Amino acid sequence: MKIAVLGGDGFVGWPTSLHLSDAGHEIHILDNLSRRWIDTELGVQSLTPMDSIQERTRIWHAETGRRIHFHLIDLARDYELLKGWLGKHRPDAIVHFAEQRAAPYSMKSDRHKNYTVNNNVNATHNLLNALVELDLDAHLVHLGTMGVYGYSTVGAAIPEGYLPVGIETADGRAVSQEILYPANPGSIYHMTKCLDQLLFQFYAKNDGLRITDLHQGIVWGTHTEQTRRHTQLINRFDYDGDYGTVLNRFLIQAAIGYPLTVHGTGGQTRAFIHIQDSVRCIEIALKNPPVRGSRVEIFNQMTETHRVRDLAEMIAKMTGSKIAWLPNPRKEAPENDLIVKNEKFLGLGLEPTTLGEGLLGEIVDVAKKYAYRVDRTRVPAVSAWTKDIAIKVEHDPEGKRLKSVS
Ligand code: USQ
Repeated sequence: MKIAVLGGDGFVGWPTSLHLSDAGHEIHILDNLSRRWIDTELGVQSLTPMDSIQERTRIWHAETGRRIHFHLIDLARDYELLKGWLGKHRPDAIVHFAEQRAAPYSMKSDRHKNYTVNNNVNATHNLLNALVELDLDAHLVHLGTMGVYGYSTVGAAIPEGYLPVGIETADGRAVSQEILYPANPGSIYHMTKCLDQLLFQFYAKNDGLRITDLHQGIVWGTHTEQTRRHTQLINRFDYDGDYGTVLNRFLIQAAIGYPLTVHGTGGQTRAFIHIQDSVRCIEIALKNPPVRGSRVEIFNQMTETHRVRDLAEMIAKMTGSKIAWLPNPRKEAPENDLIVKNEKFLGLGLEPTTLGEGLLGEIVDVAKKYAYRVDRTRVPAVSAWTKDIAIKVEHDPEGKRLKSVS
């Protein structure tokens, strides 16, 4: 297939591009390189040294003989360019990662909220709009988030996208229907993914677009089979308080002797998936497109759930690290349970890579190798969800915030 990977220079986009290229597909990355600009804005860098996208694709070609094409396009702002590209290349499938994906970054300031909404919603809408205008029947696979559901459970498993509900009609009959699971975003970023869901629902219904939405959990790990092939194919690996995600952060913190930064009691339960499984899921989704005219296909792209404090305690035990119990910069439930259905990917052949000491240890080793690149002052998470919380969570990494260490 000819596949456009929008956002193919990012943390999951890059290994996905390699994985799909390795499987024999013709890959075109469309990216505005915004993630690299955000690193510059924040004054941080990936723990792993990353080459330019052109250099990465050159190395991939030298290693495998396969070409990955790169096109510098800003989906949110360059509608005509995007439409022109799609019209000329007419891909069979499109994988859409091209959104600002960090919840803390989206909550940093009013400017960051505006940027995240404008970028994410416009990118998705421009794409859908162009597909209709061009009569392009490409299968669109979007990277959504488990966060659209809001994590809380009422003692029932979160279904894959749709909730069966019973409705009493005006004449007293009972009818049943499946509705999109009620959206309950916990950040501006997560809210944009909820808005995406509505855009998809409309365009599938109105124009018959074939859309798959992947509700992904927190991705952990850094290497995949293909990124391991050459040092210059290495994936990015974020540790900073805005872009680093919880499990990868704990592993890096363990590697550099920094107390593991648990927010609040660590009672937050979240869904997780290893990056190798993430790229496999995308391939599976591409092989199983919905038929034209059907509703949006939704998969829960996760393999296990864990409580944050259990992860911290497990890594502390494994590495001898200390745990810092910090005031939570986020507005979120201090404790929650989470049960999630993920039978669809399992039924299509996904064999989950679950948390094990071997893989976790390998990530700590990668982090140790590049520990010299870490700026320890950028480890604490300082983006607060509200102004009141910001006052309570004053940034003081070496002082009072780390006093509660066990
Ligand atoms: N947390 C800590 N300590 C830290 C970092 C995070 O206790 O040092 C806690 C947070 O307070 C939160 C949980 O860990 O309760 C998860 O935070 P996270 O930064 O790992 O993940 P999140 O902000 O939810 O976002 C990430 C990705 C996002 C994706 C989402 C999937 O950045 O793109 O959509 O995971 S999910 O969490 O399932 O919504």
